[in-house]
Amino acid sequence: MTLLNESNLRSITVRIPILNSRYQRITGKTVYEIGCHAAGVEPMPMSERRSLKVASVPVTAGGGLIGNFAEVVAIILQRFTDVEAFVTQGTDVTGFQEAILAGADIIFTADDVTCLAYNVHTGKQSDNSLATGRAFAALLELASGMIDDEVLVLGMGKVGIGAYRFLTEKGIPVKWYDPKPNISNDIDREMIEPRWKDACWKYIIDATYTPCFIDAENVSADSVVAAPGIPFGLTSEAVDKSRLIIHDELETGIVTMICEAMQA
Ligand code: 2YH
Repeated sequence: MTLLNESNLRSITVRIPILNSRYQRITGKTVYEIGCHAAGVEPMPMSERRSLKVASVPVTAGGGLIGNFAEVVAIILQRFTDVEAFVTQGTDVTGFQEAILAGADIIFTADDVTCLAYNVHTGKQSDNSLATGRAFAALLELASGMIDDEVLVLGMGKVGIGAYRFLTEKGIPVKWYDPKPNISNDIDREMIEPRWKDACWKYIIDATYTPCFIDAENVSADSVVAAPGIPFGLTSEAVDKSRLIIHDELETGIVTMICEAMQA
């Protein structure tokens, strides 16, 4: 599990103004529409979204506050989904209570292991890692048009599982690899590909925490790579050779979380 750092948060802040147009160019959809597609929900009208109150609660437990993480989550939500997002003054349980008393409909909060969205009315929750996996599988699918080959999912932690579930729900064939597979029952063990390094892949989702391990030999000029993993897993030669690399550090995952948390 990678803990975001202040440099990740700075690059998110720089990317926020350009992400909608970048994703619209490659997928035809806004970040909010991609989140809805990943979560499998219909977009909610903007007038309804604007009336939603969403709290972001800073957590000091464990490694403690990471820069302005809670503010960045609130900015992402406000910017891409138009909800009324705010950061609580209090932290931890005190902040959680503050959010409830302030009438929050949805509460976002994260410690070192879990980043959670919780719908106060329905009890529905969304886990950032699973949502991020779904989000990047949705980005890969939308950016590729027709997927006409197997998708290689590298890493079968929660992010990989989220991606695998999205793809298999759509009937898209998946191969996967994880050196320490400890996987849930719905993952097909027959589809493991221990020799993935010997091949060139048209579609890859890097859901690992390993830096620079996907080489130029593993991609072609047709390759589309969705890379939620931090640190970034491709070598610079692999980036240069690929048709398209899709990467953001938090944005699409957070937006998919609110879409999941709003599911009926
Ligand atoms: O970055 C993280 C964890 N790796 C969970 C992410 C799950 N994909 N947590 C952020 C911790 C934030 C901190 N507690 C704060 O500032 O509130």
